[in-house]
Amino acid sequence: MRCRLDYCLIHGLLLDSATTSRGTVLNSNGTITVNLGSLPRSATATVTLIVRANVGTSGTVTNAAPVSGRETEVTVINNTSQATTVLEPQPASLSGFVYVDANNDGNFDSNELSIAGVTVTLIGTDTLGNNVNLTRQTGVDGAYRFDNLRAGTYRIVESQPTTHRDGKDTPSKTLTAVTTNDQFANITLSAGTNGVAFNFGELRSQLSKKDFLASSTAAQQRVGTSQQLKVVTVPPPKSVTAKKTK
Ligand SMILES: [Ca+2]
Ligand SMILES: [Ca+2]
Ligand SMILES: [Ca+2]
Repeated sequence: MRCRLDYCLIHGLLLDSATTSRGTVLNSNGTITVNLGSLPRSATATVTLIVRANVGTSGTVTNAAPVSGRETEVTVINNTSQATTVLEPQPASLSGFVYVDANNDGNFDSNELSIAGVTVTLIGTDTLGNNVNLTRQTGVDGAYRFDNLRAGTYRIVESQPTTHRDGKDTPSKTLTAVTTNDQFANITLSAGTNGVAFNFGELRSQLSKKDFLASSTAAQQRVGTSQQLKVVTVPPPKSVTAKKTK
């Protein structure tokens, strides 16, 4: 029995390679014809097509593989095999940091500290019309990240940490956004895009005199804090002298 197998690539799919364990492969503008040659009864052949989807290609693809032979056909219904593949677009992401902006310049400088446990929310609508509402907490490095997003329009909202005063918010340099306090809005995210460094800067809370005195010793021992807290050593009043106890 001589067999032939035909396969058509759908729009958005590019053929990387086509191989067969028997016979030959011909690719003519996306129509792949595999001539399996003479195939003995019960023999098998494996045809492997590796295709690449364009970024953003999505949908359901039905691959049909009809086989034809030269012999008189007895059972036509089993001459075609088909399989369905669901194509997901390449996922996108949005991420950034919450940090102590010690010099209040809107940049997360290398000597500045991160803030963990801050709630950041992603709100939006993807290109399929699905509403998106996700919440993340910043990690010990101050980072938050929303992964596996579909293309769509999003905004990122920070819940102001009560431990700090509000600081400057700096959007990503690679994606445009409308920035208002603690919010980056109107972010148009394409498939496969990673929007990074949507950063929320915060300022240290001002200490009361009591808190300052209580924390000054500890503050001197913490790296990075001594530059923000001026520690003053007050000499004892000269009029006070130690009394001898009898
Ligand atoms: Ca800074
Ligand atoms: Ca803030
Ligand atoms: Ca802010």
